[in-house]
Amino acid sequence: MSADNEHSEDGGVETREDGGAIATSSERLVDLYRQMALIRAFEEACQKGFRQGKIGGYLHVYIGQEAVATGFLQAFEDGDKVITAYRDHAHALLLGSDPKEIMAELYGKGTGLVKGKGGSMHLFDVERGLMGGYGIVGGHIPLGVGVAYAMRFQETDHITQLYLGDGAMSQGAFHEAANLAGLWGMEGQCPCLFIVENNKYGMGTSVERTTAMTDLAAKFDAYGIEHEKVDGMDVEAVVEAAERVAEQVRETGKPYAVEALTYRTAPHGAADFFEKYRNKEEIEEWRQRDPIGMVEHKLIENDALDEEKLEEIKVEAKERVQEAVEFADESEEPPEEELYTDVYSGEDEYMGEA
Ligand SMILES: Cc1ncc(C[n+]2csc(CCOP(=O)(O)OP(=O)(O)O)c2C)c(N)n1
Ligand SMILES: [Mg+2]
Repeated sequence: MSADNEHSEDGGVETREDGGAIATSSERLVDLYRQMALIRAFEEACQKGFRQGKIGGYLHVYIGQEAVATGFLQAFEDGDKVITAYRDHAHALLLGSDPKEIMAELYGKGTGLVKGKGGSMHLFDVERGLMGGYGIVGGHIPLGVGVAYAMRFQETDHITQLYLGDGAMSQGAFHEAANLAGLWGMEGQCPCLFIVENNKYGMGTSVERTTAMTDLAAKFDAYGIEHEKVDGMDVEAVVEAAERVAEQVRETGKPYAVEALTYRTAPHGAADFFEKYRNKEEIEEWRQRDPIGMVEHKLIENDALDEEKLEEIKVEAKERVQEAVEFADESEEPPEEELYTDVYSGEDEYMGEA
């Protein structure tokens, strides 16, 4: 499911006559729907695997936020890089990592994407551009800026998509890294696309309780980085913004920031049962704007697909995920010797007794 940048034949992205957001060709909208349906099915299977005790450690799903990574990764080109925090399954799926290997990773199996040593929060697929999911809030931001810098240093025209949460923006690491990105950008040396996934909360703490300046995009002004906001529940709006700004970053080598306003309808992590920080009405309100539901509605309204065809797509996604679950279930745990591999980059240099 590697992101395809070509618009389909029946017109691609156009401005809607009513002056509203964007009208995407039906074919393309179906494709976006298919990608988001796979992510949703995958995440639901993860929640189940966690309840069954098959997935250990932490698990943070992307339910409700699918339109953000799906939209932005339409602007991904071969050689670009992606780095994100721990809510990283969607990014791996969209970049084309095998769902079987991702699920096996979550199950801690040797067939996993990183041999069962990373788990849900630390998916890597360097060949496909995924430079990792990271568990330390804000910790990946300086790394992402460094990756972006390296791309110009190596004289390529690739860019880095750096995803971060609203909570991560109050970390010192964000401010130090954004400062350098802005500075290096003045010389066209930092093609970093910051994608702030503002889902209103960092665990149980709302943005309003975290910072006096709740306009997160505007914080980039302090570092000389241009920015905008996008409706992160509307995949068409995200695709439009993504393609436009990714091209700008690629051309100029200057960083750019987009704050995607989104919402996770699932709890923060799979082990968080008590959601005392928000009420059911709020969750319900956002469910009405579910990114997948909105596309379904539009496809039906436009007579692009009927209920039956939509159901077929969902079933296909579930079947693919079921295959992944079976593969993960049947795979072996990594052998003990794996404890000593991939500790250092290059040759394994472990000096002790294996
Ligand atoms: C340095 C650090 N402090 C605290 C935590 C605990 N923690 C895990 S997730 C999280 C919230 C982060 O929120 P946000 O960046 O908005 O991401 P979201 O979970 O909403 O996607 C916190 C505080 C951590 N992992 N790392
Ligand atoms: Mg958040």
